[in-house]
Parts: sequence; structure tokens; C-alpha cells
Amino acid sequence: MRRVITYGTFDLLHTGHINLLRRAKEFGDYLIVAISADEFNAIKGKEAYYTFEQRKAILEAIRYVDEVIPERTWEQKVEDVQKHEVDVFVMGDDWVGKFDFLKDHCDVVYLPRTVGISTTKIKTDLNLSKANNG
Ligand code: C2G
Repeated sequence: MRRVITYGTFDLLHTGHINLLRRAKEFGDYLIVAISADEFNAIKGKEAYYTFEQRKAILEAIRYVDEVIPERTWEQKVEDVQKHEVDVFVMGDDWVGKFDFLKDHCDVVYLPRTVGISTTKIKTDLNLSKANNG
């Protein structure tokens, strides 16, 4: 049983997230997703539209996802990899190199991001359409 882990906010779920989760699952048999807790999002300078509980419920409904855990700090990854017996750590390549320290504990894979979609773009587009429609 090869175990895979990935981390993120996963707010306003979109095809970029789904593409990442689908490809991450292809590296093993069991995919753990560490979702940023609301307090950790504040540290990342992000404010998610959906709460942690809502984002957790949404991710748990995805066929590729086997388990959802909270991401509360930048420093928890080594402990998570050890505690959950992770074989592969997967992230989008906007993070390339940032988590290479995990190579002492598991495989580290950075996957190409899906071009043209992001939570920020969704928010911007929605605000623009609201402005145009009054
Ligand atoms: N992603 C992607 N393509 C997009 C948008 C996002 O492949 N168009 C990927 C990101 O690269 C990331 C994952 O989807 O691997 C989740 O993205 P975010 O929710 O934006 O997560 P982020 O804020 O990058 O948090 O400790 C790591 C951080 O928690 C990562």
C-alpha cells in the first residue's frame, strides 16, 4: 500500500485542484490531503471562502481522496510523513524545491499546475461580473 500526501487550502474547489488530486493518487493507493486550517490560512496570508470543516467535507467527497487531515503549521510535514507512513509527497510545481527537505523521508514530486484557473481568478471574475451587472 503506497501512501501519498499533499497539502493545500483547496478553497472554491476547481479543476486545477481536481487535476492535482487525480495525478497525486496515481502515485499510490491511498491519498491523504492535509487541508490548511483557517488559522494557518491566516499565516499564509489567505482567507478562504469556505471554512476548514466545509473544505474538509468537500475534499472527503472526492473519489481520489482517502483521508483529510488538518494543516496547522509549516513545520508539521516531516512528522506527518512519519506518522502516516507516507511514501510520496506531491505538490504543484509553484512549490518546486520548497519541500526538498522531505526527500530524506519520502519521494518528493512536483506536478505542473493547471494553467488558467485559480481560486484568486474565480474571485476576481465573480467580482468583475458583479460590477458589470450592478
Ligand atoms: N494547483 C494546481 N493548479 C492550479 C491551482 C492549484 O495544480 N491551477 C495545485 C497547487 O499547486 C497545490 C494544490 O493545487 O499543490 C492546492 O492549491 P492551493 O489550495 O492554492 O494550496 P496552497 O495555498 O498552494 O497551499 O504547505 C503547502 C501549502 O498549504 C500549499
